[in-house]
Amino acid sequence: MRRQLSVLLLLLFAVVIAGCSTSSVPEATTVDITIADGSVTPNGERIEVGLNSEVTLNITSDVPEVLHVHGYELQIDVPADTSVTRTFTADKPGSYELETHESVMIVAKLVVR
Ligand SMILES: [Cu+2]
Repeated sequence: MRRQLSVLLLLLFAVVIAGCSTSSVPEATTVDITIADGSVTPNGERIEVGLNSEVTLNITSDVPEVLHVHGYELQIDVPADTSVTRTFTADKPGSYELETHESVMIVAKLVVR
């Protein structure tokens, strides 16, 4: 009887842990990136995403830009005064910089785990 109770508690504990880990890692992440007047938003922030989750980048720029997602080797061309949306699967764990290649600014650090 006592053993059954402890097994039940252990199971309950496992469910709670699993619940926590799934809720802290979003299934999908959208990052709005704005390049305007020579600066970028976000500006070097750390963005954590779940491994194998979908990441959508919405990019707007007032000048022609290229956004580079390091590690994933995505080069996204953004014409001036245009919005570009790109979605990819974060299937490589690690930490990768998002960088503008014309103005050379670090937009964000993408942490995949
Ligand atoms: Cu780069």
